[in-house]
Amino acid sequence: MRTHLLILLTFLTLPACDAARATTTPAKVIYDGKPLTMGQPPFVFPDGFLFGSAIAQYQGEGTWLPGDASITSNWSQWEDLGKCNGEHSGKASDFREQWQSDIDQMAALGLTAFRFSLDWPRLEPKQGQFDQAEMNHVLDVLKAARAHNIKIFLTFFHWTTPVDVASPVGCDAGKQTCPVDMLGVYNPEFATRFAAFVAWVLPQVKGYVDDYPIINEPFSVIAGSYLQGSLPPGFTLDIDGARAVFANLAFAHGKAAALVRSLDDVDADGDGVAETVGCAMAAMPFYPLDPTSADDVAAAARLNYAANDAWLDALTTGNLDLDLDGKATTTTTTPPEGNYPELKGSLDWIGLNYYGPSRAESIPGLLAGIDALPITDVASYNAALPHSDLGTEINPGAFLNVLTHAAMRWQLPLYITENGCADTTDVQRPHYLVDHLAVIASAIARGIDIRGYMHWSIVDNFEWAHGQEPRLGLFRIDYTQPSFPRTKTTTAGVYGDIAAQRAISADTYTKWTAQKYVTDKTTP
Ligand SMILES: [Ca+2]
Ligand SMILES: [Ca+2]
Repeated sequence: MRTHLLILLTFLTLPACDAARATTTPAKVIYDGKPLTMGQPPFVFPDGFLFGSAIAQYQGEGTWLPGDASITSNWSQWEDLGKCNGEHSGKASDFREQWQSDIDQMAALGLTAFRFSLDWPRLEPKQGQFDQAEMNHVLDVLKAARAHNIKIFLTFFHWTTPVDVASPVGCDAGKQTCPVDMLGVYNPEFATRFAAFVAWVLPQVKGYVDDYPIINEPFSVIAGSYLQGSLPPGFTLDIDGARAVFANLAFAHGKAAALVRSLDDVDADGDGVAETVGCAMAAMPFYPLDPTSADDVAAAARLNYAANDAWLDALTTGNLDLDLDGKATTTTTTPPEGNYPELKGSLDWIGLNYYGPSRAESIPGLLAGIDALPITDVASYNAALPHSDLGTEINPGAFLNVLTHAAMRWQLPLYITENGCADTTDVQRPHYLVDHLAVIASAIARGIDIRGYMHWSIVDNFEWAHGQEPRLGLFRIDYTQPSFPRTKTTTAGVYGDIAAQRAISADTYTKWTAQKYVTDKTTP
């Protein structure tokens, strides 16, 4: 674990490998007051690099069904319990009706990739009861993207479940029990149930999809649902539940990966590859709250291993480490640790969802085996640092470290399956976009194999427990109008220009990064 952090710290001070290209003032990002040298503009993207966007069905379509019916899911019930900022998703972005024009807008921006996450309960409301009409809608979406020659990345699990898989109704948060909770109690039946859904979908989509980031942000579910309590069923510090989710989702991935590899035999986009298996991992680097504290440094290392490394280690090496001690040898966990062949080698590439870094404070006894407090809101550690509307620190340097770490540790191709910045004013986001794309180009120039970038999101959408308020869309929605009209943002224009040029020119780079972020109150 400690090695990981040392790698990160080492790379903070590495010189750029492509200094020979220097013709203009070196681009700098600042991390903790220290400049981190990247490449310099123009930042050029290689042929074949994909520029895209992402959206999840639940966040874009809400619970709405044609005929003004609605879907019941663990998340619709969470809404009913008032846990989504008191809001109901309703039509969310109205993507269920406006998908065609939204996809046309992706094409008009010059985007060539689209990550789409299925809403499992929309397609399988109850076990074995599949909704073919809603699946036909999904197929329409996929066909529309393919008609624009947009490459599709399809996610099967993006947190929503049928209510006979998981439901927050009737849960006793004190006893941390629920009548229906197949996620928070280890049972191979969860993976079997998920695999049945995947097996039903695959033959229908294989002619349009080659690339499958199967599960979205497992650690967000583990932490949000069973440790921190913001996601359904809202348990806190439920270590057993957290371990169970880890195992259930890992084996669900393993089964689904095997299905993708056996059932998708169609090369949809003609590049010679019929299917690839990936993931969409929340890349959340932790840095010590007090960098001079050896305890905080060690706490950050433990959190980095728990949140970022243990899951991907399991899906690459097969070693399932549920007590997070760095080894897969504990036999008293449920299931027992060990090397599981069905997990080993179950990723062809790694998808990273990166928004910003967090801090770690050493707190002995908090979270068994981790003994640390994750601190994600910049207001809780240094409000002067640049940040999004959601309090996520803006830090492109940490992104460079994430990419470097992932490339070194797992040695698989990388995609950025999400990246974005909640910004109601759309003032910081162009800067954020340019900074993070420049980091990607710099990392590629260092030899890191990054194949595409999917911005979150194409339109504003329903941001889980935060409801409608966070604005992350390349197209802004006026929710006060019943037609959910879209307006192209400045960020979308900047992104489209970069995608068209396949480069960030020196002029573009300077224009958007010369000024500090408006939330940056640090002194130079
Ligand atoms: Ca292909
Ligand atoms: Ca272990």
